[in-house]
Amino acid sequence: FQVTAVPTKPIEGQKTGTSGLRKKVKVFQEPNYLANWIQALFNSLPEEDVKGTSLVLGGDGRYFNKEAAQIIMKIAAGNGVSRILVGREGILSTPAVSAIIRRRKAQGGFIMSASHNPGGPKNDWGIKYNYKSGQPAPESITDAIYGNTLSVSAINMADIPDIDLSSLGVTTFGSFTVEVIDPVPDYLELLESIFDFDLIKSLMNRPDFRFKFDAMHAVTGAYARPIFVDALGAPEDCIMNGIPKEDFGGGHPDPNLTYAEELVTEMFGPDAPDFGAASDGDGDRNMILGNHFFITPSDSVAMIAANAQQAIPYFKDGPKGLARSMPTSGALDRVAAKLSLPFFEVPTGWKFFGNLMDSGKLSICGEESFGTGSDHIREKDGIWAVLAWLSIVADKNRGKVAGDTLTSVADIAKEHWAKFGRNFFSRYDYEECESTGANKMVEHLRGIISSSKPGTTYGNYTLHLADDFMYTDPVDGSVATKQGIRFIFTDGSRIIFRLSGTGSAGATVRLYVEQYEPEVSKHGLDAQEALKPLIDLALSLSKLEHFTGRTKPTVIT
Ligand code: VG1
Ligand code: CO
Repeated sequence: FQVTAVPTKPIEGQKTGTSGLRKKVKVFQEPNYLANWIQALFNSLPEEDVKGTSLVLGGDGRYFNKEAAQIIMKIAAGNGVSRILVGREGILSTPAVSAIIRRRKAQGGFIMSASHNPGGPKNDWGIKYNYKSGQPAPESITDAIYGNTLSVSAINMADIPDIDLSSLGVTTFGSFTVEVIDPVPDYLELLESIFDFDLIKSLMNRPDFRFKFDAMHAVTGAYARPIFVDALGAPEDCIMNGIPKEDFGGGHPDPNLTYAEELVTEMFGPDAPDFGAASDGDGDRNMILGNHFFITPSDSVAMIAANAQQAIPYFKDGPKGLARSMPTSGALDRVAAKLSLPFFEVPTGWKFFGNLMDSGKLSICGEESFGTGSDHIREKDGIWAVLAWLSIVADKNRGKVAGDTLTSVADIAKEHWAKFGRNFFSRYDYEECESTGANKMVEHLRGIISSSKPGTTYGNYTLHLADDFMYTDPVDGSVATKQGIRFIFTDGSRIIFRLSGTGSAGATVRLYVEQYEPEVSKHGLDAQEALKPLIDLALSLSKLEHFTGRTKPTVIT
C-alpha cells in the first residue's frame, strides 16, 4: 500500500490531563484533530516502539469510536506499525487493553474512551495511549506528544480501505495486518488465574445470596454475561443495563451514589439484594454495595488488602506492597502498618502506580475515585474489584451450611473498622465551575499555605502541615509538583483541594475531607455528620462560595 504525507497544521490545546486527551466529540470531529494527535504520538516514540511492532486498539463503545478506529489504523500503518489487535466492534475495556498488551507482548495500545464522562454527539470523546507493560503513558511521553502537536506538519496516512470490525479474523495489506479479536477471553483467562472461581461459584449458588451488576450501558456490558453468568453461575437477571450503547443510554457512566441511581435505589430499597456492583464507561472503576450499605472506595482497597492473602489465590504469599493516591483516605495506611508492608502515597492518576509495580514494590492499590486494582495489569480494574469482594464474602462464608446466617458486606466492613478504626471520608465535586473563579480559589489557597504555620488552630483542629503535594517517583526519580493542596491536622484529619484533570468544559473543583475515628461506638455515624465540622472549615478556609458562586456540590461521595 501507499503512504501519503498529508499536510497539516498544529492545533492548540492538545494537552493530556489526568488520563488521556478528552474533549467534546465535536472538537475531535474537526479536520485532522485526532489525526494530528496520533501522528504527534508516533513522532514522540522511539523508532523501535513503532516500526514493525504490534499495538492494541479498543474502546468503550462510545459515539465516534468507529470512525476514530479507522483513522488510527491508517496512521499506524502509515508509520510502519506491522500489526493491530483490535476488539470486535472496537470494543475493549481499559483493563482488557492493559491485559492484552501484556499477554500478547504488544508494544502499546490505544484506548478510545473518556471513561466516566457522558457520551454521544453532544458529549465527550477521549483517547489514551498505554505503553508496553500496559501502563498509561508516563508524563515523559505525554509531554513529548504535546510538544509534537505544536509542530506536526504532515500525517503519514496509509492508503488502505476501512476495515470491517464486526467479525473476528485477520486482514492483511502488504506489511500491515489487522486482527479483530474477541474482547473477552484474554481478560477472562487472566481473572481465572487470579481468583478461585469455584469459591465464588459456591457463593453465587447459595439460595440466600443475591447479586446485581450494573454495567451502566457501558463497556462492561460486553464482559458481564461471559464472566458473571457463564463462568460464575450467576442468574441471567443479575445484569442491569447490560447492553453497551454509544451514548450509554443517555446516562453518566460513573459508578457512584449519584449517577448509578438505579442500582443504588435497588440496594437501598425493600427486598434489596446482598451484593451490588457497578462499573464505569471503560470498565476500570467500580462501586461496591451491600444490602443498604455503601463501601467507600478508600475503605474498599483497605479491606481488599487486609483480606487478600486469605481469599485470593494470586496473593497467597501476601501482597508485596500497598499504595494509594494522595487524596484517598488513610484506611490503607493502617492495613500496611499492621501487615508490615511497604507503603506508597502517589499523586492522583493510575500512571503513578506503574513504576512501583514494574519494580516489584507494589501489588494492591487504589484511589478514592472508585478505582481499585493490582499488579495483575497496569490499570485499575472494575471487574477485578468485584471479584475480589465476591471472593472475600465467599471466604468469610466458607463451610457454612443451609440455615447459617450469611456474613454480609456490612459485617465485613464493621469487623474491619473494629480492628483498624474507621477513616471517615467524603469528596465534594463542584462540576463545570467557571475556570477563572476556580483558579482564583486555588491561588487564594496557595496564599494560605505559604503563610500558615504548624500549630495554627482552626476551631478544634491544629495545623500539622499545609502544602501543595509533590511526588518524587522512587524508581525513576521523576518529580510531579502541584498535585493538590493539603491541610493536615495534628489528629491526622485532612482537607484537600484539587482541580480535576479529566473534564472537557470549565473547571471541576474537588474537595476531599477525612477524619480518623478509633472509637467503635462512633463507627455507625453517617460520614456527612461525622465530617461536618471539617467540611465547614474547608468551605470557610477556601471561600469556595465566594470564588465559584456554588452553594452546594454537584456530587457527594
Ligand atoms: C479523576 C479521578 C482520578 C482518576 C481519573 C481517571 O481524575 O479523580 O482519581 O484516576 O479521574 O479515572 P481528576 O483529575 O478528574 O480528579 V477514569 O475512570 O476517567 O480513567
Ligand atoms: Co474509567
